[in-house]
Amino acid sequence: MTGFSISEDFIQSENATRKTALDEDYAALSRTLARRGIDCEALTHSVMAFGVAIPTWGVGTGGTRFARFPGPGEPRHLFDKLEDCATIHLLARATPTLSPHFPWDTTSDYAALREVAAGHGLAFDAVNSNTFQDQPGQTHSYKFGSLSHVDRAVRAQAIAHNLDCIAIGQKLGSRALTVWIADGANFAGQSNLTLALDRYLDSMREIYAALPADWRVFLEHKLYEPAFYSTVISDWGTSFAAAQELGPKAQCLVDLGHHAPNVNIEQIVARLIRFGKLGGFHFNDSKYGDDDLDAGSVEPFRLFLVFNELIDARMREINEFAPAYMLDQSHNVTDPIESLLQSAIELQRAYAQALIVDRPALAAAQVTNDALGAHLELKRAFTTDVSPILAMARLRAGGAIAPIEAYRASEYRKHKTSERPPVAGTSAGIV
Ligand code: RM4
Ligand code: MN
Ligand code: MN
Repeated sequence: MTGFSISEDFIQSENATRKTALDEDYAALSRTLARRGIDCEALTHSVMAFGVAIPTWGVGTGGTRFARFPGPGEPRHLFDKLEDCATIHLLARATPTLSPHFPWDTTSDYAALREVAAGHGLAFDAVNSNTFQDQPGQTHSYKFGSLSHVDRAVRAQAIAHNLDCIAIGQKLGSRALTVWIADGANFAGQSNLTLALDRYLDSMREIYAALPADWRVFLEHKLYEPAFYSTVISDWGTSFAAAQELGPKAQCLVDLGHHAPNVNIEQIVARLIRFGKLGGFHFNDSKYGDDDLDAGSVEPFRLFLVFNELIDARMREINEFAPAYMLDQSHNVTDPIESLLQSAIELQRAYAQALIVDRPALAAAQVTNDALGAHLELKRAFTTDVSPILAMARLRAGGAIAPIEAYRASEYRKHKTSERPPVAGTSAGIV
């Protein structure tokens, strides 16, 4: 790192003050779980192996279409972002990969970028294309769409951008492209609903054809925004049908915030798994419709139920089942580093809770139509406080027992505030 960084020694000294209490809590939880036939050590190892990707833009402060209130010491460029992502991983050991967005993360030397990231212990996960904004110097505007635009020249430009993303991704060691388009309509009649989808499929076929042999493409659906009457890839059904038409390398990506309120997302997950089309997740939480709340902050039970489906699938040994995980949330009022630390921990929590569901007992309750008994099996797992396991997993991996407390004590943000004087037009965060 160029300036201040949190040292291993500092993390150890922070941990020293909390280790005795953690050992006690861990031992007590081990005994509780042992009575239920669960091996705490195995669980800790599973948690240690769980990782979620951070989108590089996530470390900048976000905003709404009304305003953005920049935070102090925001990353000014890609390498600052990398530094913040590395700090998150250093403390929580749960975010070993980055999911870059282009052209936001454009740089002149991708081999160098990969090296710098590797120096921080970070690798690259799925690359994300962006045809939802116009970039300076761009020939055609995406105001009225990209991959589904009525004008062939605009579609060609959007296709070429996705091909560029694949080429960059290959240099970074990625093996998947995520495509989310903002295409849609604000008025009934504005767009031919059928032809717009046809044009999208034609464009996607060209992108699909350019995928390297070991790559996948993830199709991300979104109910609304920025189009408010209809979106071209509005829901999982459309996404599924498109993925089916494209072929085996095309899979669906579920962004938790992209559904109508109260939609049963865990059932969507189960359906996509059943048909071999679940590609991955963008994790966040939502109260009304969008994805601007932190993962697990409002609906932790729903997050648990999603992981419950994932573990259920794994238990059934579904072949080649390897969903990609990314945090996709905008941090408007918090320090993004703290939000991302907490969100990664919430995912690990939901994962660990799903792992301790007594599956045989659940299945027995289900086949005897014991509705409440089945529900209680899930609740037993969900109400178990697995925090000591998560903390022990972090400690064993070299991270902090209490990452946010350690982060605050390190005064990292204060150091970055003096090291990173604000620059005009910073690309950090989204609005
Ligand atoms: C969209 C979608 C994409 C994300 C952009 C920034 O709503 O979730 O995945 O890259 O926002
Ligand atoms: Mn998303
Ligand atoms: Mn989104």
